[in-house]
Amino acid sequence: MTILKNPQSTLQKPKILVARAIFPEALAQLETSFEVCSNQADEVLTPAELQKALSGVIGALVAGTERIDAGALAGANDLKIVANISVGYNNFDIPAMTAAGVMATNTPDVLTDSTADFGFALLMATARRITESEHWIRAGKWDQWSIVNNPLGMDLHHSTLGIIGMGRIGQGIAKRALGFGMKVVYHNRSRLSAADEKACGATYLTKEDLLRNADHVILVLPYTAESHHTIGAREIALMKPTATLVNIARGGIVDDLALAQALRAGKIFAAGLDVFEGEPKVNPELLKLNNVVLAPHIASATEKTRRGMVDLAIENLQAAVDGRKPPSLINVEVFGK
Ligand code: 8YV
Repeated sequence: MTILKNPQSTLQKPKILVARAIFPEALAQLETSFEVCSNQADEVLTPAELQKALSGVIGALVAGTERIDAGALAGANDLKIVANISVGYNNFDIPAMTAAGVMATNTPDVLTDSTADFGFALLMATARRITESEHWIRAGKWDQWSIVNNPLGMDLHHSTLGIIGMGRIGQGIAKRALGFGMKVVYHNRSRLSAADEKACGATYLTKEDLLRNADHVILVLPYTAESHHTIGAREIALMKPTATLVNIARGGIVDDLALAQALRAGKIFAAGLDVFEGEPKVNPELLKLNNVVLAPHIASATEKTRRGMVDLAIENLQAAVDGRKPPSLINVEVFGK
């Protein structure tokens, strides 16, 4: 890992850390106001490197790959803010950050539509076996084409979509599903208002009823101790054998080994996964299967959206350094006054 200091730095500028590579224009913008220790080589910092890099800086931009906890913060005496380039912030130990006097921010809204689009794309690829079909062609099997022997998929149109986690992104997916004539059911920690349910055309169900009724299940909930293994062997057993399961939320929400075993046994039809337990490692049992579509945590990965996320993270950092309230402050009850 090489952390580069801005060569034009002056001692007067406050020092910040940019823990992952960002767009060069964004880095140049930061360098006008800050002495920037950047990691444009983009090698993930070890916990010891992160702790060292945080000591002496006033702010940091990080991604989901950096765990900000008491260990990382030990010695970060000047730190005011850690701005996540991510809406999910399960990489933050919020009580530890608050106790250390550090503001935590994330990047909501700017990624909602791109992420909802991707959720739908992964759902379609999974149900209609698109990557498997491509492998079929690449394996020279097209001459085996037949009415009954193509990779036959499951319909989305007029089927029932079950959404677990009905925040901004879940609601975005529900609205897209309406255009496909799908019936939308959802489960969430708290029920939406009647007006929001109406806007999404979505009906609230218990998790178990949703799993029993849905033809396709998509997971869009935050990762917490309570949501760990929201879907395991017991939940998969409730699903239809023709059902698909898509996870664009976080690794750990699904028990990946139980899922691989269920897919192998044909307990459900197929799965689409953008996030994995222990990523960037993928459970080898999943890699052996054809009926799973794999993506490397790219739900927000469009040029425009990733730029929007970086810009919002910079806005959050700049506000905290200037003594203003960052627009997407998380530990608002302590720092939001
Ligand atoms: C990020 C995400 O790309 O925003 C989130 O919660 O999962 C993705 O958009 C990822 O977390 C990297 O920080």
